[in-house]
Amino acid sequence: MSEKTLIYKITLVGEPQVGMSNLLNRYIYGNFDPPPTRLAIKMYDKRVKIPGTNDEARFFFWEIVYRAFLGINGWYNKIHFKGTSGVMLIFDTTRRKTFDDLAYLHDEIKKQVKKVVPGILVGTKIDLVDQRVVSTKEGQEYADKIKYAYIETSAKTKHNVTETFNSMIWEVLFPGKAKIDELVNKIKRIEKLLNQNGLKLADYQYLKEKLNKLYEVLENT
Ligand SMILES: Nc1nc2c(ncn2[C@@H]2O[C@H](COP(=O)(O)OP(=O)(O)O)[C@@H](O)[C@H]2O)c(=O)[nH]1
Ligand SMILES: [Mg+2]
Repeated sequence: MSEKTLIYKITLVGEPQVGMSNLLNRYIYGNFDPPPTRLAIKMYDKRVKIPGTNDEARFFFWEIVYRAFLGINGWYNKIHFKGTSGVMLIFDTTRRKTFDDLAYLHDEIKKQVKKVVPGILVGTKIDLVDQRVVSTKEGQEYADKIKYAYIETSAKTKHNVTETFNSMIWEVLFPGKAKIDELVNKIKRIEKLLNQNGLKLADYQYLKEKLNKLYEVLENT
């Protein structure tokens, strides 16, 4: 039995047909091509055990139909984003319009979500290699611009589906930890390399300073 259940809401946003329902269905039920839904807003529920504790977190993923998104006086938008702990902004790598419209969607997110919450930009359908029109570089650059993480997926082949939701959940439960882990791993890699070459961290700093000086000289000649 878990001792405590924490509840979080995650909001998915994207144009129609970008593949939101399929991402969610693949992640939660393990299937592909679910029957289309006529609901304006749909919710998916996932329970996650929090590592190192007896607590459980319950994540509600909210998907909205775009027509509703445009809704009267933005009423749906308010409900869609109210109390959200994270945003997943989705585009289809095979349709440029879904990428070009991200700016409009991101503006709406900024209007509706006042506190800073983690965000992931998700490019979908990368199994359709021949139909791809938005490059990884473009996706990554836009994600950097709006300070979101970036990931590419295929609900069809399962590529990066669990990873996408896990990184969202991880960022919500332990903000910034992923970046700290990344840094720690980088330091470990550097230390290992230094060790293999009989060097110490002080040597590394010394070499780095020397190199920076060299670069400066090179750039000014
Ligand atoms: N090839 C391919 N097709 C996909 C993928 N994900 C979704 N689709 C197709 O794209 C269409 C829209 O998907 P859906 O999940 O309903 O989009 P939503 O409107 O964003 O919920 C459907 O015809 C899906 O079969 C994918 O990863 N690969
Ligand atoms: Mg859908």
